[in-house]
Amino acid sequence: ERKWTSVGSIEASFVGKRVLVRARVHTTRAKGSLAFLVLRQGCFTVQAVASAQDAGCSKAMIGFLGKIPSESIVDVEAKVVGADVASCTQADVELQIATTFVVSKAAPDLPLQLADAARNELNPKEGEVVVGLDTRLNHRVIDLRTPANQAIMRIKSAVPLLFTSYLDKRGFVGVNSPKLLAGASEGGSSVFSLEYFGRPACLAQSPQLYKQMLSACADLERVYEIGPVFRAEDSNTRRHLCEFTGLDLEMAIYEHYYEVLDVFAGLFSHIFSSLETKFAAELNIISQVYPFEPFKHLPKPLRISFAEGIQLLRDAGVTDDMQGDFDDLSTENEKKLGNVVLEKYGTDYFIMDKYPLSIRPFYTMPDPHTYPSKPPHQQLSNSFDMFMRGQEILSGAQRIHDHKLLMERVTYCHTSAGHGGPAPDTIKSYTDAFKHGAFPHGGGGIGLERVVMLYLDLSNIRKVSCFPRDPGRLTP
Ligand code: ATP
Ligand code: AMO
Repeated sequence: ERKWTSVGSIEASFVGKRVLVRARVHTTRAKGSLAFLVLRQGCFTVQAVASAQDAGCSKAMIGFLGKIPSESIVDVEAKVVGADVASCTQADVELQIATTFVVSKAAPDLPLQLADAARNELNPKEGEVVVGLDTRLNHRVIDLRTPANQAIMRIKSAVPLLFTSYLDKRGFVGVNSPKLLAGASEGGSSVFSLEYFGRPACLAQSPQLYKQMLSACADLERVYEIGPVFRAEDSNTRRHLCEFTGLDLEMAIYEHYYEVLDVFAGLFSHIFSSLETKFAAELNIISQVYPFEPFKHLPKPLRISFAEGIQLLRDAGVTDDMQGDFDDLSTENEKKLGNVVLEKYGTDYFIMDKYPLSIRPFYTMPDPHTYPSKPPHQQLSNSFDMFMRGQEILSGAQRIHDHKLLMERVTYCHTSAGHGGPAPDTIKSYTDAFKHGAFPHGGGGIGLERVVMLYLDLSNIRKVSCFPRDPGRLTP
């Protein structure tokens, strides 16, 4: 059995050793009796040199090495020597090639050059080729080979692991709810319809109704789920996908729904601090291509109420698109609020609590101080959103566990204009589940791609998805 060495592990202490690596040919050039290959594996590169002066290496061999098409995969056996190759990540070593075997030859007509794709397309220098996002996404397997993309995908993979490890330690049970559903979970028109053995069905807009049933009615109490979420939103924005990854949790609450906020606060602080400490190298690789301000967060997240958020905007002189105190904020004003909060409190991350009831889904617990005593447009709810760099990453709330109140709200939200709640008969199995006793409970849902996009301050959510789905894209 042969022993393989990863390119990223080869450093000064390897000098004198023989290694065997499998890597892509990043670049190659033959010059006289020498051939220089830059070998790339993941985020790492090392220079390899073959010399016709060496035993067993002919001039023909040098010519052959110089002509291996870029992106081919090769096995190289070599001796490690000390060197100074500033252009490679493994800068203080070089490989003296003994043998090279082409494992998989790349066609020479690459649709995009790695060196071009490895640059930030948003601020090209004069004469540089710009690889636009569409070209990258059309040839995503090649685009993903760039060091920045390798690092983005590693960071994205860490977040679900940090999510589950934090929750596992706190008694949460991982669940998998169905994605083929008989009706909408969130209501509205953003649902993908399909046929299920002759019956109408749809793809899950969220695990909402199932995570609630499992937590409150099936006695699991604390559950989490990581799964795909489908939204037929025909909106071509930088932050919406038609399929994204939801990190959801739902938990029984004993005294106050702030117990849910406390879990989220601890969870995010665990995620942020782990990314900073364990992924410093990846963050550095990404920031060299897509520079970003380090993400500022307080040990305990700032909490403001929706009313305070509106007041902060008014104090800052923002009046555009601001209607009443009980209307939803526009995306633009959310971003402005993010700036105001950053300036005033020094944090890119905060929680906004106590949203108006009329802009939250039917399952949201009304605020007992305003419901039902105030008129509908002045009622509040026990619900919250979390923001990173002024954009929403999470929605959550206490939910209704009383069957009578739930039916009242389902009916109201289905029939009142502008709410778009699902028809009561389409969610009967959900509402019936609350007939036989249900724990008070609450939870929230996080958009994975949003969190990673905003942590890294990337310009487009598609950069965080391996194969994004948007209204215009169904391949690759
Ligand atoms: P949710 O998670 O509740 O969907 P969200 O952050 O995705 O929250 P939505 O409520 O889905 O936001 O979308 C509403 C926001 O997205 C609005 O503020 C709207 O301005 C913005 N938006 C939606 N579609 C577009 C679009 N095509 N162009 C610009 N902005 C859009
Ligand atoms: P909501 O609809 O706000 O809430 O979704 C939760 C989080 O998912 C992310 N998100 C998206 N990410 C990418 N593309 C989209 N089209 C998209 N839409 C939403 C956002 C958002 O904050 N059931 C509730 C959650 C709950 O209350 O537990 C829900 O689905 O980061």
